[in-house]
Amino acid sequence: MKGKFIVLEGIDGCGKTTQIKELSEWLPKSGLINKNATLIKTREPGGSILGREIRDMILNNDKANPPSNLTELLLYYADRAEHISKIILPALQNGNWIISDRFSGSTLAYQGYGRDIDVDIIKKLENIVCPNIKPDITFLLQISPEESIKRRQNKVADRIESEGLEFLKKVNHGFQLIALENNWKIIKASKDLKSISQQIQTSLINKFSLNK
Ligand code: T5A
Repeated sequence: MKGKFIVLEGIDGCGKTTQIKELSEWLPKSGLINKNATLIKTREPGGSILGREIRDMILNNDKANPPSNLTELLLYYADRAEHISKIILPALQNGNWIISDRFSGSTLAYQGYGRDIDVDIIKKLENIVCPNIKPDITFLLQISPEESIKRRQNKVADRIESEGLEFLKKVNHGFQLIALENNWKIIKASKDLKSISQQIQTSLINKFSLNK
């Protein structure tokens, strides 16, 4: 692939949206991106046109009548299949850079560790949906489950965010293991915004300035 694929992961409210905003202002001025390349900000679920409808189906459906765990898993992969074919793959083939708010790691953490779906099932789907798409670098923004709930207390919770502390603890544990297994960059995200942005920027300079 000619382009670069950057992913931010973490439990709800860990600061991905905030850091992606900072990053999308810094990256074009960083000298890392070729002048003729575009920087695309995207997210999962909901990075494509159809994906926005899938996002709504997953997150905003009737909390009293939720999808089964397997249905939920397949909806996340339907979103990802569409996201890859319509947004990620064309961008990377054209030499553009992508920053995605969540990708496959979220499915392993939330549906695998959170919902207890067999990780082998998730890995099989992963091989079908994204055989050749791997992020160049993934950041785990690390906060505690208690901090996650505190940060979101004035916001209306979607269906997944309403799962509560015990679910979030399992997801958080999953993220730690996945990050270590896959050599993600782990950033302590309870610090001040500037120091978090600086750590992300330093990792990107170290990773990409040598590859230019
Ligand atoms: N999901 C997703 C799955 O279950 N499986 C999957 O495969 C995928 C892809 C997606 C939901 O779907 C689940 C995970 C999610 O539950 P979403 O809209 O992407 O939903 O939800 P979140 O990722 O939870 O989005 P949030 O906007 O809630 O969290 P962010 O983007 O991580 O955090 P952000 O930047 O909005 O910050 C949250 C609050 O904290 C403050 C901000 O100002 C804001 O108020 N903040 C800080 N406060 C103090 N110190 C800092 N350093 C701070 N940084 C930010």
